[in-house]
Amino acid sequence: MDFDYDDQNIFAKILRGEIPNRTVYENDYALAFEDIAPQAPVHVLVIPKGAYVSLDHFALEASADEQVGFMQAIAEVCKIADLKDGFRGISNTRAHGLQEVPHYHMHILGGRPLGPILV
Ligand code: IU
Repeated sequence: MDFDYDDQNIFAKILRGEIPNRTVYENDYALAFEDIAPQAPVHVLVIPKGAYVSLDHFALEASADEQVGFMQAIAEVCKIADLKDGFRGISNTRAHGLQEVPHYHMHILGGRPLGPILV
């Protein structure tokens, strides 16, 4: 599969500092920031700093350091947001997944009991 990254997407602009964000956590490989339209009391987006369009692109082509750094950022967000009672991680992917922004991101949702996922 051919993964075509558009460096004009909004998250690429956030990573370049061209658009402000509410940063929750950052390390060498990932940035975590508050979603602009939160769907739960905690709604954080975790994105890799590398140019990956989707979860499968990231899984196939990111280095081990990038993948570990990304997962560690998720764990840090869970600590910072005090998600000990649980949370949901969602990564919408391409058209069938209703992905809007073509830079891989993991939604971390929590802060209250969440409803069932509707398909
Ligand atoms: P999706 O998984 O690609 O459908 O989700 C994109 C998310 O990015 C969505 O929840 C938006 O509210 C969020 N978002 C944002 O936080 N800041 C922005 O400037 C834009 C979208 I555009």
